[in-house]
Amino acid sequence: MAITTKKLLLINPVSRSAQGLACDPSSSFMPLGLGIIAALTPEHWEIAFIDESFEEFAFRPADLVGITAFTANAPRAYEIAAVFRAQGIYTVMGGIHASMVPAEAAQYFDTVITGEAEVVWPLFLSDFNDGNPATLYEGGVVPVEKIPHPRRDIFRYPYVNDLIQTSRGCPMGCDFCSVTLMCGKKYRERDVEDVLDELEETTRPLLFIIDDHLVNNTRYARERALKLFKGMVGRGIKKLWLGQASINFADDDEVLYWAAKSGCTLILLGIEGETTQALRDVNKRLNLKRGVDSYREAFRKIHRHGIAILGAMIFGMESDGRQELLNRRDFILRSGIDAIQASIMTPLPGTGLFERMTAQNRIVLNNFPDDWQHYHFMQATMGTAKLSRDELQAIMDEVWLSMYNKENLRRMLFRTLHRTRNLKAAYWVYGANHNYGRMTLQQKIHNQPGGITRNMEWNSGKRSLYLRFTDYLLTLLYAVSWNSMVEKFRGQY
Ligand code: B12
Ligand code: SF4
Repeated sequence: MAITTKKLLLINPVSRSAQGLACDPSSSFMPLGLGIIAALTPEHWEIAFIDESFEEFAFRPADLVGITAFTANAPRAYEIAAVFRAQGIYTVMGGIHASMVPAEAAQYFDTVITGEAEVVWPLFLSDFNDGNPATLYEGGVVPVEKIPHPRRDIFRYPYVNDLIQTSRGCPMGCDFCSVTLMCGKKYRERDVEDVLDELEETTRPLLFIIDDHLVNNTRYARERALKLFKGMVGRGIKKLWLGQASINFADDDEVLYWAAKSGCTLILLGIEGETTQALRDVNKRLNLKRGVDSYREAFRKIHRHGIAILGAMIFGMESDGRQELLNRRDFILRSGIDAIQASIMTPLPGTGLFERMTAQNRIVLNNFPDDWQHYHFMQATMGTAKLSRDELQAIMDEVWLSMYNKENLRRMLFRTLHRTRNLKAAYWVYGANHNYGRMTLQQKIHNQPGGITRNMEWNSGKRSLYLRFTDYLLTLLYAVSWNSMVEKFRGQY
């Protein structure tokens, strides 16, 4: 019997207020989860994909619509689902937000799939084909062998990076984070050869290895990391890559050597806070164990291998007042951090932090689901023990402006160049800092007095001697290195 072709439309929604990471094409990353859904879908389904980071969704007919969403984009996901449901088209939601608040998502979607989809998506499709889908499927965590290579052909937009995931899970369960809730307590590591095979399918020269702990603290983590990095070199997989790790990434010089040799250019470290009190506030056990005094030496070791540091810092912890926030800013500027991710503490649904803040009636932006659109870490949704929400937001605007203004970004670029002796790392850092600046200071980008341009310069038009001088230097450096790489990359589209 011939099987009739059906149409599956996958959508990555982006909030119309479009704030935060992932909302600007220059900082948009492919939703790997949808690539996996596509890979798990039998061939008789025709698959289309819309990423609202690049194009606004417009209605098109389909038999089934699958939508993923971060919390900040959940209201938009609900809006889009309503358009399809009004036309009698079946909708299904999965991903982190649906997994944390399935009862809420079920009000807007026909079916909700929580957790990892590798096992339950085929079950759902089979029930859907039989005309009998359930309203909820709980995927939980799956054996890593079940993870297919994502269908990368659906990612037809000009994403700057390819993404790959080599492991899932984290035992730490930090108070503010959803990773342990979503991916389980156990590190589940994919077979390295399979990861290398998948890497050979990627096409972009920039790569983001999205594991939450690229080199975790298990006994075999070191060997596994070495196998992966040496494997990349051995197979001639040439990438400039960014990964995420903890401070223990700096422990082993051989790991750092091979990481750098395989193209590691930037490493995101979850520093979160620079004082013991701040780390206690968020129960960041890993960093507490090491002690805040260990940071500088760790940064130095990483830099020595030509790798720059993207420091993930949180502002707005319980014990934070004005002075603590300014101290954190000063620490960032002096410590050896190259690219800055300075987020505002945000109570993500499902986390211990959210439960506690809700019980204490502390969350100000709590008109859900609408207010989820503010949960992108660039807007205060609550205050601290010492600051109101408005005070926290005002101080953050000040902090961001002093970090992301053009002169400081230039200084940081040259500092990174000096520390790493790596031009590519310095350029990556410079670009990343501009992106973070644009995202955090979105409200300040305007033509009025006191405003800044998208290029992080004061819009008064007056440029300092320092900026004018370094312009020449940069044009020269740019011409000989980064530009040629970007051009090569562009040629692939
Ligand atoms: C890569 C990543 C990013 C990338 C984005 C990649 C992308 N476009 O998806 C970048 C760097 C841009 C990013 C940004 C941010 N991120 Co992020 N990110 C991650 C990370 C590390 C991996 C996500 C991933 O791709 N996983 C791999 C895929 C395969 O897994 P998955 O998406 O969960 O998909 C599986 C299932 O969920 C399911 N599924 C997914 N979608 C769908 C759809 C359907 C229809 C179905 C059936 C199933 C399904 O099937 C998949 C296979 O099992 C996670 C942590 C983690 N380990 O999950 C955090 C995480 C998702 N991010 C998080 C956060 C907080 C942020 C930021 C706010 C950070 C910041 N400081 O700015 C911003 C978001 C800003 C915004 N506007 O919303 C939180 C999300 C919390 C939440 N409730 O939204 C997480 C969980 C980390 C954490 N600390 O808790 N992030
Ligand atoms: S913040 Fe990092 S260490 Fe803590 S639970 Fe999340 S992924 Fe694990």
